[in-house]
Amino acid sequence: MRRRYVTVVGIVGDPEAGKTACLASLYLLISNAMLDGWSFADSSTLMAFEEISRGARRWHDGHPPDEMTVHTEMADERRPGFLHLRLRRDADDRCIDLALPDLPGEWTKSLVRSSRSDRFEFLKAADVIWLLIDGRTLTDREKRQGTITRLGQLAARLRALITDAFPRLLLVITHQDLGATPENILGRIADELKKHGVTAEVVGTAPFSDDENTKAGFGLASLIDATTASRSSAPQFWPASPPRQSSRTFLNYRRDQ
Ligand SMILES: Nc1nc2c(ncn2[C@@H]2O[C@H](COP(=O)(O)OP(=O)(O)OP(=O)(O)O)[C@@H](O)[C@H]2O)c(=O)[nH]1
Ligand SMILES: [Mg+2]
Repeated sequence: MRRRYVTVVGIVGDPEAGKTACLASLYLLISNAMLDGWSFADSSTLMAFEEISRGARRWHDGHPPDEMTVHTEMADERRPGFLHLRLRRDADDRCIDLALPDLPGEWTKSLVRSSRSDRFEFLKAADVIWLLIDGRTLTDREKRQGTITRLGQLAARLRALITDAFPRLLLVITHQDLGATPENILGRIADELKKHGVTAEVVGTAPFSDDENTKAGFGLASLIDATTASRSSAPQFWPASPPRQSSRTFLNYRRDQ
């Protein structure tokens, strides 16, 4: 990170939300040159990527395993470890370095439940936060309201933790292979987040897929596009500046004498 700019991504979300699945699927896509608009440039943590995506490779007689990824547990209970990926954007050949932590969902749970935030100190330096949600908890009528309320609580915790400029927040909704999240629910989430002074962009994904009409890895290229997009639009290169009436006051003053 001393040598070049690294985009730090904060990844939060409950257990089973699909955090590891997103990272494993991203790695499998990029290593097979299947991530739209991006190609692989380098990674300093190939072994770690191999480790998390190994489950997805272990197929039996052509049948995918029940669980593509395993529940994340940390070797170090206090500090996150980061995965590194350098991607080349096809559009302009620019390389972008990403630092992606694969954290256990328990960390997010204890942040919401008991405000334990010491392990999330790194979020203060994050460029973008991915807030992962299992899409099924939003389509399920009974779980829906609870999920939205918890998202609000999590947003409030993040707001309290990050007192400086708040990073861009991407709401990453997984399990889109089992149905897209309805617009009105997205509206309710936006309202709930707004109560806590937070706005988020929504990216629907399906890192893995149980539906033959949805390709595994759906939405991940958009997720990377959204992650690397700059917050502000580029300044106008040569702005037009026609003289305003008032700017001629000086000349007019002389003329009046
Ligand atoms: N069909 C389908 N399965 C998914 C999707 N996303 C994740 N899964 C599966 O859901 C399970 C849980 O996903 P993980 O990525 O391990 O969840 P996690 O957020 O890392 O959970 P913890 O490590 O416990 O915090 C895995 O078996 C994934 O294969 C998806 O979009 N579609
Ligand atoms: Mg995990």
